[in-house]
Amino acid sequence: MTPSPSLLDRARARIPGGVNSPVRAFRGVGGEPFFVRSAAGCRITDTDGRELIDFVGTWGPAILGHAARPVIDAVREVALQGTSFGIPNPLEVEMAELLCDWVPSLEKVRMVNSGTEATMSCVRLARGFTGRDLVVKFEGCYHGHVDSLLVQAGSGALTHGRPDSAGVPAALADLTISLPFNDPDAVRAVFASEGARIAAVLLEPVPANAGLYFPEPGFLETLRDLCTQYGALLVFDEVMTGFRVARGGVQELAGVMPDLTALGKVIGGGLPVGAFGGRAEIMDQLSPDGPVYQAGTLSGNPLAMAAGLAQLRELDRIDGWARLETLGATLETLVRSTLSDLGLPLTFHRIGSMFCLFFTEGKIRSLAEAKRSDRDRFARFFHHCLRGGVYLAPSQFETGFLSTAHTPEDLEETARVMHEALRAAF
Ligand code: KE4
Repeated sequence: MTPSPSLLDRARARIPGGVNSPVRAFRGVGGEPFFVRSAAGCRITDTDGRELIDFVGTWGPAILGHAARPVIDAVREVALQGTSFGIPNPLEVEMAELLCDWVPSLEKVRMVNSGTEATMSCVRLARGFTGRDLVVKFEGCYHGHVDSLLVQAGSGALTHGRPDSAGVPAALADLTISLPFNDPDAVRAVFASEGARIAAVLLEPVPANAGLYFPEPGFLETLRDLCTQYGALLVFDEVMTGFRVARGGVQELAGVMPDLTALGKVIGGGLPVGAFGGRAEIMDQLSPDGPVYQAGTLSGNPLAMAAGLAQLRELDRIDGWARLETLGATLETLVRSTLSDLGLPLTFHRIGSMFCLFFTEGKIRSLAEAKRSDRDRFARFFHHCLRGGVYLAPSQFETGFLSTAHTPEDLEETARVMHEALRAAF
């Protein structure tokens, strides 16, 4: 009897690559992706009933863990009243007020439906506000699949070896200048030669899509000063770091105020949401008051607003950021003692609940240095961890996430699995 086609065969028959987002295809680590049946807390269960400790957290949104009670209850209650209206509703006002209250640089904000839409809208708004065309980004930073930003991008674009996607016209890509991160002299030189044409400098203030690394002291401040000096807008893509590294994101931690901020992931509680915001004089350039058009059928829909508000309020109620820092520090201690026990001088980076183990040693401050990592060894490590019941991001060029649902016992179990996986990989 011909076996019934597997889920993956069926997926591949009707979905490109069998996935609705490339990084899920395991191309960065080899093998075939598994299918998930359900998730609760920090654990996911695949369609074979296997349970895994999850350090991807649907790429960031599951900061309270999966199926967090406050989120589920809010969605269940609001869904009964209708899932979308395309008419202003009170929940989107509450969300806008909360975002502007928590994120230091936000005076006004608009909801969208993904991080990509948020960064795409920031680019268009910056160009509309300044009347300029050039955008400066940084190698390895990923801002979603926006044409202007799929230039030397990170995440799946980098993993799959196409940092410059096909389908982006050269004429458009030429309006994007991509520089090495943490290279202030390169930024100064570009401003010196093109400053009058630069609409925006856009970056992940803590890059997490080429693995996780950090701005060198003074780098963010230099970008702020140069943008102010030349009349360009500083845009922080905090889709990943927003409400995760701190209640007010990197801009709160670093004390550097961008002109625009892109948000996503955590603010949707697992439902499709993004947002972008900034100074009122800039945001007021948006239609219907201003000349910059931007729109969305489902923007601000009550279901996504209810899920996001429930998650953010719960995170604040339990002071989730303190708990995430404690859990992150515990994981770091466990990983570092494992590395020292095995005599492996690998580079481990962490900020709060975000972490990355680079399969190389030495300082990592840019994409070029991150690319020194041994991807084959990472792939072996990844699959040993997976077989041991620990699900990490399926690429060296991604970042791991803890949730408030992880416990010290989960982390001790994870460290035991990692210990074996590292021994097997070396
Ligand atoms: P989305 O359009 O995927 O909601 O957000 C795009 C985006 C924007 N900015 C940053 C800093 C991001 O990390 C992302 C998306 N992150 C990836 C993971 N590195 C999402 C996973 C995927 O592409 O499937």
